[in-house]
Parts: sequence; C-alpha cells; structure tokens
Amino acid sequence: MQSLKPSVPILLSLFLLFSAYSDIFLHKTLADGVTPEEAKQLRDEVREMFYHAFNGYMDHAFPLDELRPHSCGGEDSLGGYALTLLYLVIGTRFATSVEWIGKNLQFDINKTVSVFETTIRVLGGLLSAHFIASDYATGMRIPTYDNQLLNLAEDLGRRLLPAFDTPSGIPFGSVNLMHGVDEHESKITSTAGGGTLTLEFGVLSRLTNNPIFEQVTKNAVRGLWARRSKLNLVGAHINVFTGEWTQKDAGIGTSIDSFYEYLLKAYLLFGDEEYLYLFQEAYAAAMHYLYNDPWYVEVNMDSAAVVWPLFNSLQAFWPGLQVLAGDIDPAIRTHTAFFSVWKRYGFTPEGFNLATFNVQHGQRSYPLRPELMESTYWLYKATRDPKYLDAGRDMVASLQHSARCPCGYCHISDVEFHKQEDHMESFFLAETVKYLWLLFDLAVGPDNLVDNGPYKYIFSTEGHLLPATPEISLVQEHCSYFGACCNTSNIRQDASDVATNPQDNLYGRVGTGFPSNSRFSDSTAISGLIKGVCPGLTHGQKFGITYVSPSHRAHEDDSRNQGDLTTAESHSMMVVPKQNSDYSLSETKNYHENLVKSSEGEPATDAPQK
Ligand code: DMJ
Repeated sequence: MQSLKPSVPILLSLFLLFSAYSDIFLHKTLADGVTPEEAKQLRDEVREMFYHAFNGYMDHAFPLDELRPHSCGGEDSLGGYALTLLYLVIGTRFATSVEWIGKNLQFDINKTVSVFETTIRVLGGLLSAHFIASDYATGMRIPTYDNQLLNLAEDLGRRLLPAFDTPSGIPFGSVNLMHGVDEHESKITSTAGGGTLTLEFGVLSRLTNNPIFEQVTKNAVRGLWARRSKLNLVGAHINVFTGEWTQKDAGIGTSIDSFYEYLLKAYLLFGDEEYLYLFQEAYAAAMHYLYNDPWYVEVNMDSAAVVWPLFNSLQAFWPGLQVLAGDIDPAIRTHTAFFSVWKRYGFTPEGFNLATFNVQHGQRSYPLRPELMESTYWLYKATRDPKYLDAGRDMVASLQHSARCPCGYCHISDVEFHKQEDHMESFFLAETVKYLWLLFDLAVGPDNLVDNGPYKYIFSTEGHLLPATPEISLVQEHCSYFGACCNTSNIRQDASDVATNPQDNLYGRVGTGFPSNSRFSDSTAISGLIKGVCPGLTHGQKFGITYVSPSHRAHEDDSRNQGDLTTAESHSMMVVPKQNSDYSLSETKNYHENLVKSSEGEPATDAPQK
C-alpha cells in the first residue's frame, strides 16, 4: 500500500498529459511584472510545490486522511478514507490509483460524517475520477476500468440519503454511514451545508439513471429558498425540522458562500433553468443588500441592518463566481480590495474588520484557503489583465516564504506574525495549488484539460472537474427523464393553483422533503417536482411561484428599513448599504457561452452591463 504513490491531481496531471505542448509560449511580454518566461517558471514552481506536499502526504500520512506537514505525520480528519488521495485522484499513476481505490475503499463503516464535506470532497472526487477513467475523449481512459468508482459513489450517495428525511427537505448536517442519522444528531445546519449538494448528487443521478439523488438535493435548495426573507436573503443556520433560522446573518461568505455558487453552477452544468432563476433572484438581493462597493458585509436577513462589517476570507470566491455570471466590473473592484488585504499581511486572515481596517479578533489565521487564487484565475481568464499574474506571483511568494514546512505547507495561525501550525487541509492541493497552476498555465499555454479538453468543465466547489457531457448536460430537461409526463391538465392545474393561492406554491409551501408515499427510491409521486420541466410556461407557471421582482421588493422594504440601516464609519472607510442597485443577469447565458469561447483564444470583454 505504501509503495503506491499516485501523484498529482486531475488538473496537475495535465502537465504530463500535455507535456508535448509545454514549450509553446506566447512570444510577447505578458506584463511589466511577469514575463512569459517567468510565467513558465512560476508554473513549474507551483508544480514543485504540489509535489513537495503530495509526496509528503504519501510518504508520511497515506492512507490517513490528511498530512501533518510540520511533524511529518498523518491524521484522520474526516471519515478515515485516505481523503487526500481520494481527493486528488489522480495523475501519472492514474490507473494504479483508481485500482487501489476500487479495491480498498468501502463506506460500510460506523462513522458519522458531515454530509456537506463528504459530498464535496469524497463523492465529487469519485465522480470526477470516474469521468476521466471511463472516457476516451480525455486521453486517460483505463481499458480495464469497470465503473468501480461510480459504484462506490452510488453506495456513498445512498448512505447519505437518510440525512434528507426531514420535514423541510433540508438535510441534517451529519449522518452515520452505517446506521443513518444518529438519534441525537443536531437539527441545525448551515445554508452552505444544505444547499451545496446539487452538482455531485445531480451528476450521480444522471450517471446511475436514478433520479432520487437529484431530487433530494434540489428539494433541499427549494426548502432553503422557501424560507428566504422578504428581501430574498437567506440566513446562515437553520433548524431542518422547524425551518426556523437560528442564525439570521446573511452574507456571501462563512456558512452561506457555496449556496450561491451551486445555484449558478447547477444551471451551467445541467441546463436547468430553475437554478438560473433562483440564482438571479438571490444574486440581485446579495448585490443590493450586501454589496458595499467594493466590499461585502453581513446583514440581518429581515431588516438588512449591518451586523458584521467584515471581509471574511471565504468571500474571496465571489469575484470568480461573478466572472461566471458575467458581472465583471464589480468583480474586478472587489478582487482588488481583497487582494489589498493579502498584500498587507502576506495572507488573508479569516476575518478582516472593515470598520477598524484591522484583523478581526479571533480570526487571525490563514488555513491555506484557495478562494482568492480561484478568483484570480477566473479574472485573468476573463480579462487577460497581467495584474492577475502579478497577484499570483505574490501569492506563490508568500506561501513559499512563510507556509512551506518540512513535509508540505502549514496553516498560518496568525497572519501578522506568520506563525505556522502543523496542519494541511486537503483543499490546499486540490484547489489552492491547482488554481495557481492553472493561472500560470493560461499565460503560457494553456496546456490543460479545462481549456483544451473535449467538454466544457464546471469546477465543483472543491475544485473537482465535472464535464458537461451530453449525458450530464441534458440539452433540455424533459419529462421522460423523471419518468413522468406533463399533460395539459397538469399544466392548467399548476397555473391556476398559482393564480388563486400564491402562498401555496413550491417555494412557499413548508412540507416534507420527500414526496408523499415515497421512501427515497419512489419516483412516481413527484408531480410537484416536475412542474419545472413542463415546456412553454412562464417562470411562475413552470416553477409554481409568483414572481415578485427584487426591485419591487426592494422599494417596499427600503421604505420600511431606512431607519434600520446601520452605518459603520472608520478613518478609512464608510460602510453604508448601497441603494438602488439593479442587477439583471438576463444576458448571463450568452455571456457565459462567450466566456467559454474566449478560453479558446480571445479574451471575453463584453460582459453584460448592469
Ligand atoms: C473548500 O472546502 C470549499 O471551497 C468550500 O465550499 C468552502 N471553502 C473551502 C476552502 O476554503
């Protein structure tokens, strides 16, 4: 077991896969700062960083979950299933890695695990590797591969399903892989935890032709959205039984971040317009109530009163998401602001107070997070502005100078004193280093699967590649997929329901997470769920909701809330919730297509104007 050293994650493996092209450079100066030659050197340096940490893991921690990079040991931090290896699958020894996982991994273990972390790290890793192992078009197909990873993914997915059996449809935060939900399991979960499962579960449904995985996670999103405030904001924590918010702070970072991310990405991957519709509403509200150009604050979800004038490091994914949504201008300004914090300390602290312009007390660490690198990559991809290469170079320099430790990279426990901590989360390799490598590879290549591969790829929130194959990205959802049909009487019924009783609708109704009479695998009683796939209807009719435009809501609520708005002032900035933002993403679809095309050569500059 120890002799097996599968190396490099999916993307980094592309160094080797496409190494024949690696000497192709753009013969022009990319930037005053980073020249093409430097970009290549930086790409190589990032590759070396990866190997330093990955070999450290394989030599000292495997098959435990994660590496202790300072003491050169290992720890089981999640489920005890070789998380880092699973998470990184795979590389030059792709076939042996897949074989090891197929033979050795099993989920019939008496462990209670996080539904969210297990989905985004383990399920996503298995599915992503399955695509590569089984597809000729990637050039990495394994002839002997016989769906072992997909079978494991399906087994894992089934073990997670009991978590969704709640009155709201929003899953418990944790589940025991052998016994289901523990009797005393907490009923409180985060919005990100309940709303960031759609990509992995949706892919699993489409690969196994079993709709249950997709249904439960979509239902969870609906359950969360049904409980949004009048301002179209969601809180941070919710009771999955009562549906009451236990933490009403709305923001784009901690505890909520990837809820927004998966609304847009589920649309981009699956072509399911319901997600686009939700994203448009949620995004417009976020930009209206949370955006204080260029920063974002946390507000009470009901009153919009500012509760935390903080930049928290998880927010740094947002400019990248905005690139995908086509809202480039605010993304550029926000990235500049976030990066100014990085430059000041060499890292981003978990919390940075926007009123005092200092590190937030108790939030001084940098646990090797990838979010700023991710946004830097996306902004460079969209704009080709060389300042993003300079930013990437600064990030590499900080990591090398202060985080590198004997067997990998160490968390920084205090960004002001650059104190190291003996811990390395697996996302450092799967995301942080990956996005840095992709950034420099774009400048000198690109020589990677994302940019050159046979499909459009969506990155999961954990950096796993999910390809938009015809099987996954159904051109148009249709009734037969769900084993049901939209007949005209159903359609009329749905429309009149909405007209006469706008409260009793798909998003407004508080009901069981599962269709009645259903126990996970019953796909017949899903008439409510197929509303969204009947063709030729308006949004309201399709999704069973009465659409109230955010601007109308905003006007109503602005007058009510004027007195509630809190102003936090400091010597360096003023935090005042911005009024009258009018965000429209109607051109998102076209823009995204353009961006995808731009990765084939031309920069995408015509983002829709707000
Ligand atoms: C990652 O595990 C995921 O991106 C998650 O969605 C939130 N951020 C962490 C890393 O910071």
